Amino acid sequence: MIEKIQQHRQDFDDKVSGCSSLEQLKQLRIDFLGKKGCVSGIMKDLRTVSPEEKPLVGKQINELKEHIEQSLEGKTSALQKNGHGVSGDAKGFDPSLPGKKELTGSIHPISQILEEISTIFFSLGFQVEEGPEIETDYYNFEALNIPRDHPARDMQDTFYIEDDVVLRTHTSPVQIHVMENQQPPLRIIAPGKVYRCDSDVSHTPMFHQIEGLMVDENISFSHLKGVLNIFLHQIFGEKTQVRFRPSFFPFTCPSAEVDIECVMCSGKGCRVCSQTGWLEIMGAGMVDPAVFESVNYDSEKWTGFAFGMGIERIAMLKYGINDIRLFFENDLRFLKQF
Ligand code: 2U9
Repeated sequence: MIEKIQQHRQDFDDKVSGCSSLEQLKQLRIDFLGKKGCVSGIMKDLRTVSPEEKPLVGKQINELKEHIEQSLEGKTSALQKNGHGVSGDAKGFDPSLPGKKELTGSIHPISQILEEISTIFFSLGFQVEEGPEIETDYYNFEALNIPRDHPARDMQDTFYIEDDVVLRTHTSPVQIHVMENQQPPLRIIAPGKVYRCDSDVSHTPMFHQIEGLMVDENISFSHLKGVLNIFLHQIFGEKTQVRFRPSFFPFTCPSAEVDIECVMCSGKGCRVCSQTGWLEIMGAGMVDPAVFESVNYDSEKWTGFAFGMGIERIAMLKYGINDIRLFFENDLRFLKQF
């Protein structure tokens, strides 16, 4: 429908700039604003639009109508000044008409959330690091304490380029590269695309993650809790309850799942939180000494915490979106709402 409106607008703009007499303008007004004109036609089509889209589509129709009326007015006075003759120059160019409105784009919701998350971590002294989306088995799995026969590999089934080369299943290899090249102290976040063989309403084969890593002397689980509490309160609101549940990841020990009070029902229990009142939002833990050993960090001297989250999941909960695939369908009716 939006495309149809834009098409009519383009069509009108082309026609009005070609008008060289008041007679032609009169006809154009009838064709576009008359009882049987294009605008009345699309007004009728409005009945077929879903209730959610109706306000946006209605607004666009009104804007089209206003644009046509203003253009006709501008062109009429220009022609009258020229004594109904050829306006502007011989080709019908009229510099007095309003310019064609450029279609403006908007920032994709995933990029918006990523920016919001990054800004919070910048304020806590973290820096962004990036790395390749194609990784060797070593950087994606082995260095993160996930050996070949480890059951955790099943949960991160991915796309193989060659025997030992994969599309990364998480952004954790970025932190391995950084630690290979830099000594602590470290405070980094690693955002980017990751890939897993998964596809349903809450999983796509490609999605975005942001992970974080802090390494220094005497870093404890309290630092982890402090940083993640600040982060989650800033993203979901100061009053949001946060809880840490024991969990397991091969690359952290101890590990935790981090939950927030359900944003839909404020903890009362609903369909979104499976009646628990809580939503799983991210994972975290103290970096396993085996990971430090693989990058030759002295695990007696340095300790650190790490965390990871799916950006689509954060965006879905923040904006109340129920199907992850909407992010990647490039439907302007969805994207224009952010
Ligand atoms: C290094 C050491 C440890 C990153 C971490 C998680 C916990 C985690 C998931 C959240 C949702 C992935 O997108 S998701 O499926 N992540 O639960 N990630 S700790 O730990 C690291 C990373 C790098 C060197």
